[in-house]
This record gives sequence, C-alpha cells and structure tokens, in this order.
Amino acid sequence: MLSDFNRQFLEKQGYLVLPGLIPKEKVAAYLELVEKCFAEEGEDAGSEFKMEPNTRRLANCVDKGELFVEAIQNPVVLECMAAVLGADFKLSSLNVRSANPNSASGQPLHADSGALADEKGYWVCNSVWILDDFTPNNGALRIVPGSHRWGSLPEPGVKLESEMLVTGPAGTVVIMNAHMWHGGTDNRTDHPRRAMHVYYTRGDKPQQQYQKQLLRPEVQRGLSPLARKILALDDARNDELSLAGSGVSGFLK
Ligand SMILES: O=C(O)CCC(=O)C(=O)O
Repeated sequence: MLSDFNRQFLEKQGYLVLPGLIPKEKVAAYLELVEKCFAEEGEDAGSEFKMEPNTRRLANCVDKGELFVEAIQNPVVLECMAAVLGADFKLSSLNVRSANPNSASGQPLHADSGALADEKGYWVCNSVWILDDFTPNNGALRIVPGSHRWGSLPEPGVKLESEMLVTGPAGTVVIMNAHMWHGGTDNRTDHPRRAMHVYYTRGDKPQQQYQKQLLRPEVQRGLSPLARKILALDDARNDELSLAGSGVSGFLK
C-alpha cells in the first residue's frame, strides 16, 4: 500500500500526510466517543498518563471503546510503522489531546519519549489522527522535517526556519517518525482542536503505557489475535521491559 515515493518521503522528511484515511462517519463516531470519555472522566481525564495545561487529554484509550481497538490495527498505519520501526513493533499508547479554545496550548519542540535513535535505528513512531480540521490558527501540529536524522534533541525554546505547520481536514492521519522534532501550537479559535495519538514503539523498548496492566480483563478477553500481538499482551520480553520502567512521552516527562 505504501508507494516507494511515500516510503522515501517518510524516511527522508520524517513525516507523511495521509488525507482521507478516516471516513467522515468514523471521525464523527470518534468525536462522540472522545467527548463521552471526557464527560465520564471529568477532572481525572488523562490521569493514567499526564495532565497538560490548556488542554484536555485522555490516556489508556484502548480500554475505552471498540473504536479505539480498531484504530490500533489500521493496516495503512501499521505499514508505515513497519517502514520506520522494522517488523518488530508494538503499541506504546493511545492518547487523545484536545487543545483548548483561545489558550496557550502550544508545546515546546520535542521528540516523543525524549527518544534519540540508537544503534539499531528508530524506535518511536506516532500517528496523529486529525479529528477537527487542523488550521493555521487552531493549534495545529508544528514539525521540523528531517530533524529525526540529526541525532539530537531540541534546546528549550529553539525556533527554526525550517519549521512548518501541518494543516489538513479532519480524517487525515499524519505519520510522524517521533524522533522528528515537533509540538502542538496555540489554539486561537473558539473551538477545541482534537486529535488522537496512536503511538508505537520498537519491540525491545518499554511501552509508554503498559497495556497488560492497564486493560481490564473483560477488554483483554474480547481482543483478536492481531490486537493482542500489537498490544504485546503475550510477550514476556515486554512484561519485563514495561515493568522495569515505562517510556514517558514527549516533553511530558
Ligand atoms: O497534538 C499535537 O498537536 C501534538 C502533541 C504532541 O506532540 C505531544 O503531546 O507530545
């Protein structure tokens, strides 16, 4: 499914924009589920991972609805993950981030999990599922193309000419080599800017959120063999890694 052109673009630039990957009706269904979770969780929303000023966040989403379980198995996204991480990868976490209206929701540039590529190569790759159109004013993602190849992390407050804003309609998925420097921006509109982060890591690294511990038994019982594999539920190496120390994400250490 991934053309040579797109594969090379992802390798070189560190990102790939996939417009229309989520059909309109699905976007609406995700938004409904996301808002239901926010309403149910109230002040606690996001607490399984981290809270962030001027945003609403959800964490541990695989536990929170069949649609989220479906998201981690998207074949196009999985193929992109394999292109960046190699064949041995798993879900690290599935979170939602909603930049609040008229707020300083911007983030410093960062690489997810503060990750630098190691001797085996890249080990973090994210997919940003756009649920509200990303526009120049509503807190769209900013990225520094090519920075995943620099082997360094951004200094606090750094601003680069090569930085660009990723805008696009709801239903777009942005694949992001998560070593590439990136961050959210301020939302200067009257509406929330909501996106899902379906985040994967290489098999020999800990999950940001240890799925086996976080997913309720009834959820685990209902999963397909593919979903179990992606979640590394039957992988003893992952148990050891993830119990030893969970991989924190982004600048949210
Ligand atoms: O939602 C976004 O625009 C980016 C969020 C991000 O990079 C993060 O939370 O680590």
